[in-house]
Amino acid sequence: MNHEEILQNLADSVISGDEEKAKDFAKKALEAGIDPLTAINEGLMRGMSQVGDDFSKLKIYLPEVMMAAEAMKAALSILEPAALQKGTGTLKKSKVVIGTITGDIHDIGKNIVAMLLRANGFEVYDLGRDVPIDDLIKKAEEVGADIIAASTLLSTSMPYMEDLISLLKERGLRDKYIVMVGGGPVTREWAASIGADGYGDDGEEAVKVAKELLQRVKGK
Ligand code: B12
Repeated sequence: MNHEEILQNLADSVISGDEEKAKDFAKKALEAGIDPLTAINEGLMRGMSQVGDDFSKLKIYLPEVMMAAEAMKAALSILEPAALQKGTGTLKKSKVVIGTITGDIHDIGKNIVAMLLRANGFEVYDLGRDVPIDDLIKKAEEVGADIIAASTLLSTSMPYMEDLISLLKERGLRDKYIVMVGGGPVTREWAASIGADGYGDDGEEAVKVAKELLQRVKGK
């Protein structure tokens, strides 16, 4: 089986919500020497993007989306250790507190961002999903974080990102942290408009922007 066929099977496993197939083809991808990030971006994400389209066109419903999410997570559990092994590990001293913000339980994208940050040597504190902004700030204070990163896929949760920045200002902590935001409905323009320091379209851009900001703002 060639690389493209393996990637297509990974996409199909997400579309059909088949956890076993997803795990099986994640293993096959690694055995075939496919880069774990390629397997994620060109296999799993391709499938999830199709699921998103079908869901918005009402061709499928929530239970199918949930099954797709489980299949994606199953494959990620196999690809993540491989991605971490390939990581550069040069930024160990930089700490990131990350979470999906209040009201939102979508965490696949946030998990990918967290994974790629880890693979690039960041020390990541992942608070999970539906995380109150106060918890993000408390954790950042507790661990001495450099970056607070917030994710959301729901437009109804976007205002909490703005609240996060306001609360940091209120507490006199705004200059202490780099704030990054991202997720489906979040745009570069909107991120700038609320005064966030950084935005990323995807996990790879998130890492690139985090590194640039660390160097520019914190000299790390
Ligand atoms: C899978 C999914 C679910 C799963 C989530 C499982 C899970 N554990 O995450 C389940 C079934 C649970 C679900 C539930 C719901 N969902 Co849903 N879901 C999706 C779907 C199909 C895919 C999302 C996904 O995982 N994408 C793959 C990941 C890898 O991509 P990503 O999240 O965008 O992340 C990348 C980038 O955005 C970026 N990024 C992400 N976070 C961050 C953070 C930072 C700091 C940076 C820099 C970058 C960054 O990097 C990531 C990796 O490359 C989308 C459709 C879509 N087109 O997105 C709908 C979608 C997000 N869901 C939607 C809705 C409405 C819901 C529900 C409210 C439905 C309901 N009626 O109950 C509930 C949410 C309940 C709640 N309180 O949260 C809407 C949101 C509309 C909106 N804009 O507000 C969408 C867009 C579907 C639609 N077209 O209507 N959903």
